[in-house]
Order: sequence, then C-alpha cells, then structure tokens
Amino acid sequence: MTVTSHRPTAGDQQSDFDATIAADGRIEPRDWMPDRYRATLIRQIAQHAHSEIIGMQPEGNWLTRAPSLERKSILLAKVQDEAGHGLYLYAAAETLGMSRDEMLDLLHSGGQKYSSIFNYPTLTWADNGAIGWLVDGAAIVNQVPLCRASYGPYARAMIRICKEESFHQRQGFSILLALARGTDEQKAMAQDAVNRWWWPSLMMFGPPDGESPNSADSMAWGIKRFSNDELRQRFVDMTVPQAEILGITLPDPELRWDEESGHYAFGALDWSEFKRVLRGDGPNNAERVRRRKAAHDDGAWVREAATAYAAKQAARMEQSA
Ligand code: BYC
Repeated sequence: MTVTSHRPTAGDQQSDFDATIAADGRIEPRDWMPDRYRATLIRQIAQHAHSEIIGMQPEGNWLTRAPSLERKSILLAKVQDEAGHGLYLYAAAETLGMSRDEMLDLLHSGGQKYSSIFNYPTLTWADNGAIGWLVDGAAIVNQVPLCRASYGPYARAMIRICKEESFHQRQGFSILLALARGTDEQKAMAQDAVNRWWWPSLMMFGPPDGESPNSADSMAWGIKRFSNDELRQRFVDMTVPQAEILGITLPDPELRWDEESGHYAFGALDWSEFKRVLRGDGPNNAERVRRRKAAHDDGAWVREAATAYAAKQAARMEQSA
C-alpha cells in the first residue's frame, strides 16, 4: 500500500478559510488565517479591550461620591465588570499572537486606539446615568452582532460581555429615571448630561459608511455583520422611545419619525469633533492616558510578585515530577 502525504498548500489553506467563512463557521486560534484578517482582529479586539479599561475612569471617578450606599455598590460592580471585560478581550487578542504587554505599550504610546467616547468628562452624578443608558446602550447595539463574529474567542467573549452590558444599561436608565422624577434641579442635571453625551454616543459607532476604510473587509470576513450607519440608526430607533419614558429631550432639533423609511431621521454629526478626539485633542485624552500609565506603573510590583510566584510554583512542580 502506498501512502501519499499531503501537506496543505497556501491555496488549500485560503480555500479552507474561505469555506469556513462562507458556511458561517468559526475560525479558531490554531486555524490558518490571512495576515490581514489577523491584523484587523488584533486592531479591533485590542481597541475594544483598551476601551473597557479606559472606560473605567469616567465612572470610577464617581465611586466615592455616589449619592447612596446602594448606588455606590451598583456602580462599583459595574466598574469592576468593565475590568473583567478588558481581561476577556485581552485574552482573546492574545490568541492571535500579540502579548498583553505589547498591547498595553501600544495603548500608552498612542499606537492603538480606544473608543472616542471615553475622552469626555463626567461632570455631575447624572453623567453616570447618561453613560449607562447611552454609552452602554450603544455598546450593546454594536456588540450583540459581534457575538456572531467569525473569530471564535472574540464571539464567545462577547456573549458574556453583552449579558453584563444589559445590566449596565438598565442601571444607567434607573439613575436617570430617579433624577427625571426628582426636583427641578435634578431634572435639569439629567437633561444637561444627556445633552452632552448624546452626540458622542452616536459617534461611538465609527465614521459614516462611506468613510469607513475597514468595513468592506470586516463585513466580508464576518467580523462585522452590520455597517456603522446601520447600527447607529438602530440605536437611535431604540433610544428615542426610552427618552420619551424618561421625559428627557434628545438635543437634536432635526430628530423626527420618518414614515417613509420607518426610522427616526436625525441631524448631521460633527465629524470634525470625532476626528479631533481621535487625534488626541478631546477634552480628556491626555488625562485618561496619563492616569492609565500611572496605574500601570503603580501596579508593577503586583505583576512582578505574580510572575515570581508563578516561577516558584513551576519549579516546585518540576521538582516533584
Ligand atoms: N473611537 O473603518 P472603521 C464600553 C477608528 S467599551 C475610536 O469604521 P472598524 C464601555 C477605527 O478603529 C465598548 N476609534 O473601523 C466600557 C479605525 O481605525 P484605524 C467599546 C474609532 O473597526 C466602559 C478608523 O477609526 N466598543 O462599552 O471597521 C464603560 C476607521 O473606522 C471609533 C468597541 O470597541 C471610535 N468610536 O469599525 C462603559 C466595539 N470608530 O483603522 C462602556 C468594537 C472608529 O484608523 N469595535 N474608529 O486604526 C467595533 O465594533 C469597530 O471597531 C467600530 C469601528 C464599529 C468601532
């Protein structure tokens, strides 16, 4: 009997990958994948992970000033969840071959981005409500389709993250509802927060489809399932009725129900502001990165201790083997 060994050629690998994507299957870490698919995933997942941990800062800033013990413990749990989301996502990105240290260095040096939204300040308690309701609300709309992303570790991380985000969105709504039913001053505080967070929340979905260089590949590869503009529209449609329940006005004079399209029509976004924030010139970019680096440096001893402990455990295991 003759056995012929068949080593997969580059063409075989590409066609296996294409067939998996076409069948809506999952690509796993050990599977072959095109370099650009890998690079796109590292960029998006690292950016997503960085957003989770930088996103702890605006709300973390309010932990000591939450208005009751109950609000404080809820906010603490939420901020802690964001750290957990960062960990799942860094772990997912590491399966693609970039170490967590490398990703953090790139975050600190500006070589990788984090979401534009976290460069805005939290000026009052109501901002925590607006973040939960609008920012986490936008995150859910964006992330639910990512639970079906073609890269297995990313899709699986998103399932748990989405469950927690829906609690986050409700806690934000609950903060705003309490304020909206409160004194005139509290109502004004809630309205002011929504006025400031509305447009930046719409920008979270990324540039308009015509100016989104990564969308075509990401959609073809099954990483993104809907375009930036489609998800932005879905978010507006979902949020307007919730604003009505809150009795809060969304700060857009052009916002109206459009019978013909069956969607809410809304005004133009200020994309020059988005570009400015991405360039590093948003209200809080410098502070966010400075605090992140300081936390990283302050935590060096923990990483050193954990590494030394792991080495000791490994040596012990080797000895006893
Ligand atoms: N901010 O070609 P495009 C959370 C960049 S955290 C900054 O459309 P893509 C939470 C984009 O990276 C949840 N940069 O890109 C945490 C690209 O960069 P390059 C955060 C942005 O990837 C704590 C360029 O612009 N969610 O919920 O196809 C507390 C061109 O864009 C932004 C995620 O990270 C932005 N907003 O689509 C509370 C979701 N938008 O190529 C809450 C995961 C675009 O120039 N990410 N850019 O380096 C995604 O779904 C996609 O990456 C995006 C962009 C839809 C954001």
